[in-house]
Amino acid sequence: MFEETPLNTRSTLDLQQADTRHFLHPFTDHAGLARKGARIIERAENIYLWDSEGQKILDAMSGLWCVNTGYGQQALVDAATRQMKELPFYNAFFQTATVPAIELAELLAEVTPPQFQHVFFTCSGSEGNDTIVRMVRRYWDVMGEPARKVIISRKNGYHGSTMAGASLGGMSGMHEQGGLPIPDIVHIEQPHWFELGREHSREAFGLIAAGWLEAKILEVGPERVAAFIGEPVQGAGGVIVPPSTYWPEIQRICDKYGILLVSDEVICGFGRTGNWFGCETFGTRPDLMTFAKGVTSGYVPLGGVMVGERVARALIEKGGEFTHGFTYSGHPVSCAVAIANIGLLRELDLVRRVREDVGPYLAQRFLEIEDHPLVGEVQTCGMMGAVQLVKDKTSGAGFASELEVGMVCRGHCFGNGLIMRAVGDRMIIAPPLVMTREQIDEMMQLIKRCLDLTLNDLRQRGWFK
Ligand code: PXG
Repeated sequence: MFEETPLNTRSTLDLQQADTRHFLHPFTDHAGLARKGARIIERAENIYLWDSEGQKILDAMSGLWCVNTGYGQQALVDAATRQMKELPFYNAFFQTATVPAIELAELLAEVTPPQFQHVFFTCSGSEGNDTIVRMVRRYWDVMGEPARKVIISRKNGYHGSTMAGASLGGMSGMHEQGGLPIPDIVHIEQPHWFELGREHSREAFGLIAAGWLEAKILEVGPERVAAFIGEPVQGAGGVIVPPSTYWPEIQRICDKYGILLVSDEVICGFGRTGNWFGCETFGTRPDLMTFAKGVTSGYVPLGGVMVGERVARALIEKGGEFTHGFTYSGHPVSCAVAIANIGLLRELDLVRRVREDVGPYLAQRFLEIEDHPLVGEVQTCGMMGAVQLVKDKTSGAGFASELEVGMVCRGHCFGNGLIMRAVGDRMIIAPPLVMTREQIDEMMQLIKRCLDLTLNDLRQRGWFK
């Protein structure tokens, strides 16, 4: 797969200096980055990356939760090349369409739950969630209930970085910048048992956490509530797998008040949880679904909204023009790559493999590290996992947040050729779905080594007894 001559001929230092001079990175403290210099990733194959210094790295985050079919898939490269030669771009605005956009829409209707027969294409998850906000409010206007504008979301949820995406998200650090949230978006607490509910059984806590939705609906007034949105498993918030009782109860409450249920499947979609979509793993029937990332395995940008029959019928039959869309809605190259990627998910039987083979194996191997002195809780769901680092295993008490213990652990991962993310003191992974059992073993060996190195490090600093 690699070219004989590498594309890059510049030194790491030269690139780092140019990076500092010109490139504003997402979610980055640039003064800090300038002191250290960026790590430059040069090439990748399967589940491995190589940086500009030639170090091999096991990518346990699938890029950024997206490279589901792994790096170096020739079928995706070929699909993009063929489409670029044939028709690199045409729009879908003025009563035109392209073949890949039509065929991907048809294919998505096939692989998503049966209520989804229509799709609206965007280029990212954030644009997908902006589309959700406009579409949900348009739906209620068309239905003659324009007062229903309020969308209920969750603290520590992540729904993107545009004005509406960041408003739906429950990250207070994001709300502080840019005057967010926008009006009529409100938040309830997250179903995070380890942090909020350890005095209850997981199942009892799931019902309590879902009950916060009903309380919020009653506080706002049911006649003003348009929708509830959540990620089946919170990804960026720290791979928080909700108790099994949570989502069915959320569904019951949405049904009771006639509120639209939106499943943000940007991370959970396309096999991550062991079903095509997270809502299938957790037993909900969403009215709308946001997707992005895994639809193309991140090879090219694509996102969108699956629109259930309830909303689609209203918009199509009664709505007239929906004044919304992007230049690249249904970009033919992105759509061609998505078709090839979905083909690959099927051909390699990856969704079943996650559900029946590598997912359960990952869960079993994760349980082994629960005994580690630093570990308070492990959770997995399909090919996602979290390790909660704690100061006191018995009580579950955590470290002071200013110690940034998660970042200490992440530093050891970085140094040992493993990409694992730290969300506070919760270490998380979401490896490519093509990962084999042998590669899970290799990853677990690295994770264990990094936990041990972190433990020694913390003991030396006097932060752990
Ligand atoms: N919804 C969910 C559930 C996401 O995880 C988005 C929407 C936004 O998608 P775009 O394509 O606009 O980025 C996301 C994105 C992290 C991290 O730190 C997670 C995401 C993006 C960037 C960083 O884990 N998820």
